[in-house]
Amino acid sequence: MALILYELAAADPAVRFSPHCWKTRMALAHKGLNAERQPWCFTETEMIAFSGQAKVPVLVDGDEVVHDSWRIAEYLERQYPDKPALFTEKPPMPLAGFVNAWADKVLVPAIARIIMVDVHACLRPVDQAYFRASREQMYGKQLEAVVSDRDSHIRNLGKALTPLRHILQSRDFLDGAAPAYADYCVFGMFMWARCVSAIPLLEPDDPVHAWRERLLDLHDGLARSAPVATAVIAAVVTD
Ligand SMILES: N[C@@H](CCC(=O)N[C@@H](CS)C(=O)NCC(=O)O)C(=O)O
Repeated sequence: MALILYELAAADPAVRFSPHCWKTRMALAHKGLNAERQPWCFTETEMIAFSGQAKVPVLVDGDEVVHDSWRIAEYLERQYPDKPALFTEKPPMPLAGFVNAWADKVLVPAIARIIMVDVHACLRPVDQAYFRASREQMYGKQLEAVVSDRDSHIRNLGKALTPLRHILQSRDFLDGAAPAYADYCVFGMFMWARCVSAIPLLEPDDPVHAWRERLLDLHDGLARSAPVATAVIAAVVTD
């Protein structure tokens, strides 16, 4: 039975920019599984109501409906044990779980403070209104004020990446010699930014930059070839 993955989409439905959906994209590719990729926009809550909640990614595998990127990774590992392993430790995968929590709780807010306005710019007007209202309520200020002082937010992200940078000085991937789900947990954050924003987050001589390049090339360049918002292309062309 075909797998279906509901993914967050921009106004251009080819642009799929969610950090959590990217974790799942990379996990599926790692397992060699193909999924039909269904675009979903912020205000299309009805479309995924069958999953009993209002966020993506949602994976449908026959009769199984799984939401939350971490639960999807656990499901894929359980359901497809003969495919390449996503985890090098046994359930409940405490270290990969720690990396996932670090990415979600430290990197998401750090990167959001840099790209929030770029995310808004790539959405359909109806989703822009929802995104602005919900995020401005969350931050208690305008989106433009959240991202002001960009240089200091980029410096803060650089500091937050210190443990990753340290680890990558002595190995190619976070999980060791080969990539695994822990790598995808962090890489999803960078794909979020890459798809919607032209703001450089990393210096070219940063070991994290070289690791990100390796991840971009994985699985036949799946991530490198992913469509990005037109504003990103325009910025790169005029750079
Ligand atoms: N812990 C969840 C987080 C999922 C999540 O926050 N998804 C975002 C897209 S990146 C979403 O669907 N947001 C809907 C909204 O903000 O209304 C996971 O890892 O899948």
